[in-house]
Amino acid sequence: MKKWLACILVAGLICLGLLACEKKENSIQQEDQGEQLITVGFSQLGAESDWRSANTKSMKEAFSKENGYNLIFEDGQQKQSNQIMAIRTFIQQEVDYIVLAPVTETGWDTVLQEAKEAGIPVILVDRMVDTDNEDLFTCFVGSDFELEGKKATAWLKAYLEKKGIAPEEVNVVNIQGNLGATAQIGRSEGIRYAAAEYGWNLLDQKPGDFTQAKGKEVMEYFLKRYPELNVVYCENDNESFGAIEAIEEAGKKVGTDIQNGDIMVLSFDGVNGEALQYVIDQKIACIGECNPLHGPRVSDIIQSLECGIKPPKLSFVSEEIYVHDQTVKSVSVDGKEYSVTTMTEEVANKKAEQFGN
Ligand code: GZL
Repeated sequence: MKKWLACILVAGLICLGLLACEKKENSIQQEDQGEQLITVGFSQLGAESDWRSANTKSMKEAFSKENGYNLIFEDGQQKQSNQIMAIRTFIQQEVDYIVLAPVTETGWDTVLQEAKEAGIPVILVDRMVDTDNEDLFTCFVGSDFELEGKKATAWLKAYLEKKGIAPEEVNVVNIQGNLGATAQIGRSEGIRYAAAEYGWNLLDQKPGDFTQAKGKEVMEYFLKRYPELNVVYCENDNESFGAIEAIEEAGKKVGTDIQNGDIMVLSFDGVNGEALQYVIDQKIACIGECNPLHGPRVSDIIQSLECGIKPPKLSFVSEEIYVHDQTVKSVSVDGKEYSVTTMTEEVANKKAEQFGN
């Protein structure tokens, strides 16, 4: 193509983009006269954990009227059928965007096809869908859960090596999240990978549904069935709280000194002060951070789409590893170095403030 023609084309595209953004700016100004908001239907999967509460809070704060949105929020109460019903309602209401945190990865093609035929973009937040047709959703923003698992277990491997503990002495049980949830699939893969790679004994894996009550119940079973266990890998902090209750009620001790009978607890999330305090007290040896503040991230995606800018198909947030012990300063996973954050009162207060709890 002739250069001058290409320049005109590019100039035209830039003007179109600016016009689209101008339209956006105007619509927010218009909104001041209550004229035009972007309507977003958000199907949240439930309220099972502190992480979920922090995530819902972040989404509701981002999709406020002041920010130019009309949010329709539906709580799926851990049932896919409720979420599918919510999506169909959003379609009938002709929302501008659908945001979905899917409770499980499978079974979404039909309803996502309906949204596609209605011309409504679907943004996945936090959890992924298992589909052969990636055109059924616009993009995903959330965590890389397998990486979270590999980072936490890489820290444990480095720590145990420094303490002179042989891999064959490590007896791990895994309290999983809701089976079929992206966070569970990735984190469970993380411990399976670590046990195979490092030579640990992975004694058992059972779902704890990301809740404290179920986490306690599963831990009570594991303590009876596997007296030799010395590491418990929980797939979120609420499960860890339940596991620690069960361990202490059984007269055992959580800590980091497994040579003297401690049981080491690994966990994920780190969104409330109680969990971070457990790290400071070394009742939880390591937390793989899972950042819940997706509200601004999803809003930025919608603003890009409003300006005709295509977001990346997959966006993963970068996350830390929280420990109190300073034996291990960084870990290497798949050839990449990750620093370890030493959890102190000061760091914990700052983090808890960030999550409003
Ligand atoms: C992770 C999220 C998980 C949290 C749990 O992004 O999907 O679900 O780790 C929550 O606390 O229940």
